Amino acid sequence: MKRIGMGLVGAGFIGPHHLEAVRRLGFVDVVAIADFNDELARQKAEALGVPKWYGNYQALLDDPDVHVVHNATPNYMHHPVSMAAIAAGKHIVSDKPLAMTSAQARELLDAATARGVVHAVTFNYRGNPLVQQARTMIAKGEIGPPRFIHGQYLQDWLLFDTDYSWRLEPDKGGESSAMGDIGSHWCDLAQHVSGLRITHVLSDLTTVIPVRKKPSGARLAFQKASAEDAYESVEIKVEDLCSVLVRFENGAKGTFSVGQVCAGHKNDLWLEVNGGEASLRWHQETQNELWIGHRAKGNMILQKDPSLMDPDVAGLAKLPGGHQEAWPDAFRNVLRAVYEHIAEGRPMSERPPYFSSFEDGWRANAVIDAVLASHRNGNVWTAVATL
Ligand code: 4PW
Repeated sequence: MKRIGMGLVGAGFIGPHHLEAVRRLGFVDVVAIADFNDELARQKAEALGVPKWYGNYQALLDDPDVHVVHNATPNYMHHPVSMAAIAAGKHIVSDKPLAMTSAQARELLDAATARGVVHAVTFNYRGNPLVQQARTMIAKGEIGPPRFIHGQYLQDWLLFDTDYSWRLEPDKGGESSAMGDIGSHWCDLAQHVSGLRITHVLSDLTTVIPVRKKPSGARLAFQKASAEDAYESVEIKVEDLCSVLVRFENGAKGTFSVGQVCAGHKNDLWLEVNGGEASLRWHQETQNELWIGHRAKGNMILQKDPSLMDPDVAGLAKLPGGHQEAWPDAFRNVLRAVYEHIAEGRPMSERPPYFSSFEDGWRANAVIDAVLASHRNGNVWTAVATL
């Protein structure tokens, strides 16, 4: 396999996981890291064993050894960094959400398509073997037509007023916190697994903690407050809890909740699809099990085991039954699809289903925009834009 050079822009909470995933592929060289300044970039590069570092992203884009740029910056940098990478002719992997708004996401999709670069968004949960098992079972009609699609994505890392993140600042995170961050995953997963587009939403957004103590220094996602932190009190204008009613294109109904203030919920993502003949439920925190519900025979739990899975997707399970696969493995599976695509020079139209592109990123941004508009306009049913 031809060797490919990877450059990472932004080495905060998620960037190092991008880096670790591509290192596991075996044909990717991690070439360089860019961060906000030389010193920060040097420290991160040394800690992560990366040979080159740059104090600004343009310098990384100018490096001819970098073929693929990973954009793991805060949300407000997604559009400028990805646009610049595309203009430089680099393939681009963006963290989610693709952009702050669907209008920005559309510009990115159009620019990447026009430049002919490979484009991907890390909707990493798609790479889980049992997520693909569920998608395949639904696509093959094994549970009948989906009628009700529901679930949640709850976390607790913003539970206290001393918890803080750039995600709570609209100029850095966008007009939403929970929806843009983890809601984007749920919307992508629900549409991907069911094979159905979300057409309408009705939402109710809440800011459970309207005033927070902002620390003087930066804080990574999931990082706890420290006794030494100095604070200033700031008013929070984005939601940390959100409930949504959903309509899907085949007439199926749905509902989901996202929240970052739900004690005890660490990374509690689940999706359930009730079809005309059976039901499926996948839960991220017990991700090696798929619940299959029946009316006329016993319910069952399918344990992740390649020998028991649909042969079309069994290859995503890299370990035999009883050997658990986890969050980084799904991340690696999605990035493997992206890099194999690049190495083989295949067009975007030939990507496997679990390869999430800028089009999928745009689609999630469009749902987020509709959720925000629904709430702003008095909790009314709102249509989701189409491409
Ligand atoms: O994208 C999400 C993040 O912002 C993740 O998948 C989990 O929650 C891990 O970090 C946050």
